[in-house]
Amino acid sequence: MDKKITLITGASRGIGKATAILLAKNGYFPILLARNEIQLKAAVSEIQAMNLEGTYYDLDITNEDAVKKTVNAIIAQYGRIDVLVNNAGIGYFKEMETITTTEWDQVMDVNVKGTFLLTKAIVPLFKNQQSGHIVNIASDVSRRTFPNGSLYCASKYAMDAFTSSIRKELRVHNVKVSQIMPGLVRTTFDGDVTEVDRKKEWLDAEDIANAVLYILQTPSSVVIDEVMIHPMCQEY
Ligand code: NJP
Repeated sequence: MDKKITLITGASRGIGKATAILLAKNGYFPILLARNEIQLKAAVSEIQAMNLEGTYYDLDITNEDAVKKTVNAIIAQYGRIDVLVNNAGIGYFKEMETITTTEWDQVMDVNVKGTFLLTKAIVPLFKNQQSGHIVNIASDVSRRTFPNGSLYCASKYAMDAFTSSIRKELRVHNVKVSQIMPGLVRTTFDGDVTEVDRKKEWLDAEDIANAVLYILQTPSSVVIDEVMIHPMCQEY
C-alpha cells in the first residue's frame, strides 16, 4: 500500500464523509470510522464507485477496548498509519440547568474522550515511525462562547487545549498536529434536515474537507497549527 493510510472518525456522514471522499480522490487510503454501519457501507460504496479505494470499521470511539482493537486490526492489516483525523462530534444546545448528567457525559465522551482515546492508541505508532499527522476538527466555539452552548463550548475548548498541548509534545517526534475550527457547516449536526433555508449560505462539508487536504499536503518541514473557517454570512 503506497497510499497514505488515513483514519477518519465520524466518517459515516457530514464533514467526515466529505473528507474521506476528497482524500480518496487525492491518493489517500481513507479508513472510515463511525457507528452507523449502513451509512459507512454507503460512503465506501460511493468511493469505490469512483474506482477509488477506502474501507470502514464500525467503531464507537468512546469505547476504549473497541478503539484499541480497531487500531490494532488496522495496523496488523496495513502495517502503518499515516494520518488520524479526529472529526466525530456531537452537541446539545440548551439552558445550562436543563443539561442532564447523561447529556454532559455523552458530549464529553465523544468530543473529548473519543479524541483522546484514538490519539492515545495511535501516538506510540507515530513515535515509532517518527512520522504521522493528527488533524482535529474542533470548532470556532473552541475560542468563543454563546448562550445555551455551555456544554458544547466546554468540550471544544477542551479539545483545543488538548490539541495545543500534544502539538508541543509530539513535534520532537516529527509528528504534526493541526486543528480546524469550522463555523456553521451544512450537515445533519443539528438535526436531520440539511437543506432548510436558514442553512443555505453555510459552509459545505467539502469546504472543511478542502482545508484538511491543504493541511495534509504541506511539505514535511511545515506544519499548519490551526485554521478557522467561516461562511461569509456568519458574523464572528
Ligand atoms: O456532524 P454530523 P458534522 N463514535 O452530525 C459520528 C464539528 N463542527 O459532520 O457514529 C463514533 O453530520 C457520527 O457517526 P455515527 C462537530 O462538532 C461542526 O457537522 O455513525 N462516531 C457522524 O459520522 C464535529 O466534531 C459544525 O452516528 C461517532 C459524525 O460523528 C465535526 O465538526 C460546526 C460517535 C457526526 O456527523 C463533524 O460534524 C462546528 C461515536 N460515539 C464544528 N458519535 C457544523 N456542522 O456546523 C458521533 O463549529 N459520531
